[in-house]
Amino acid sequence: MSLIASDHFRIVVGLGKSGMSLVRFLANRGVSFAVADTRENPPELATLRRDYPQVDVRCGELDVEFLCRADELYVSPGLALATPALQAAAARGVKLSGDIELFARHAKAPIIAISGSNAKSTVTTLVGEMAAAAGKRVAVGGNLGTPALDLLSDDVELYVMELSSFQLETTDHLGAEVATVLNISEDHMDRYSGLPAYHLAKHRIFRGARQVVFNRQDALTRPLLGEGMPCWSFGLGVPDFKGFGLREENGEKYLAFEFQNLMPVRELKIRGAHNQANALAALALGHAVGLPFDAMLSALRTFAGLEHRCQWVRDLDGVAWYNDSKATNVGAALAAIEGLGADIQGKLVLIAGGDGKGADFKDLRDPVAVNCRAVVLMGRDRELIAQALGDGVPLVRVASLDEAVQQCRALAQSGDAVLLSPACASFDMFKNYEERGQLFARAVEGLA
Ligand code: UMA
Ligand code: ADP
Repeated sequence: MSLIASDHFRIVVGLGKSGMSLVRFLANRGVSFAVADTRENPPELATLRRDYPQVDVRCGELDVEFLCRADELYVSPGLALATPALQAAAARGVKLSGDIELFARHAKAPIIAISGSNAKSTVTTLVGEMAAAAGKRVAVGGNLGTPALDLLSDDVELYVMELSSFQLETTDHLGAEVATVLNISEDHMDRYSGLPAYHLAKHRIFRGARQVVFNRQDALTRPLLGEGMPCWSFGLGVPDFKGFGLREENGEKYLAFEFQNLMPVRELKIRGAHNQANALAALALGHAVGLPFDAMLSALRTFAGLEHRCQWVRDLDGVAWYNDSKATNVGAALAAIEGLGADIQGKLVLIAGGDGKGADFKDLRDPVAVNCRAVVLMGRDRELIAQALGDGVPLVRVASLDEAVQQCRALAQSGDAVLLSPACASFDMFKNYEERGQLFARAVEGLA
């Protein structure tokens, strides 16, 4: 069976990183295709014109007649499938697909597939490092780093893939060796009708999976399972059969598998209860594909965490400053506020706000009241957050990140920590969360 029908005509919709990886993939296989993007000047236009000058590209509003010339559209995860032109094409029989579907059809090595509202990048990177420590030729990417199709190679022995709900929407059959949804909390509510639709998209990751890992502390991560499906779990409680968890012995807390202690928690470099859960999830995924414990544990001992995820920036006059710019939704900010709040002597001064993506911020109210000395609010949706927080804690409004840092310097007391964990996307004020985190770190480093 041919993996990709050569008599079909395709259109790549969206010319960003994933669109460009599709272009390379299709061109290398001699498949005929065109490209469309709603933007007048999509990010990869110059590269496409330079490397593939023969490819027909249409920029600006999507033209349904043009789209209907294709048998199949490969739609960027950045474009909602509900986009009227895409729906009109689908109604006329054009198939909507995406890069991950193509990747799954062509990958010859087992796939570890990782989704969830938060912790995807941390767990994906950690599993990649565990596999490398075990001597595997491993390829890591997807929503994180390198687009999936650029990873395909006959040399690869194991794929570790971070997958977003947007990517999964266009994936019919992933066929992962092991798949997981790490946790579910509201995110991207500007793209979904509500939590059920978002949940449904995430759970497409289990289609065709041979094994499953779920979070014992989050019922929404459990798939409906066929009988006999091998199934592993993780959670912060004491583990049982096929479970990873925490066990305490003589006052020492251990990462544990079933009835066996694996490693003292204090040997982890990544901090906070949420990161212990992440370490356990990574162990469960690695174990499912047969990685040896000694290699996985040595990777856990050296992994210092990723940039912009509860990353320590500096200490100044007894106050520790942390960059958690990657906390782009409420669930992520909650994990950081509760995780770090429990770890420090004093209180947190929190910087929050930005593009809330339609989220409800009410879950922040109680944890903020318990853990925070003050909250400095910025960005487009700062008043929505202010309403949700009410009068449980002093609120300070600012117009810029620099001003936020200055205010925190004045508000924080010795023993406190300042935490940038915005619970929002960054696009109203910054290019992306990385830029937000870098500018924060620079402003903090500049404090005298
Ligand atoms: N866009 C248009 N018109 C188009 C296509 C895109 O306006 O025709 C806009 C949309 O606002 C869209 C944005 O451009 O959100 C980016 O789309 P793109 O096609 O340029 O994106 P890529 O560069 O291909 O990046 C995508 C993923 N982006 C999204 O899902 C929004 C990247 O995830 C991913 O790394 C990359 O493919 C490679 O696989 C980023 C992301 O923010 C990191 N993901 C979300 C998240 O993690 O929360 C899901
Ligand atoms: P993702 O790729 O899913 O965005 P990351 O690993 O980049 O996940 O972490 C994003 C943010 O999620 C971090 O900044 C942190 O605040 C939060 N986070 C990390 N681990 C967890 C967890 N286990 N549960 C909830 N939130 C978490």
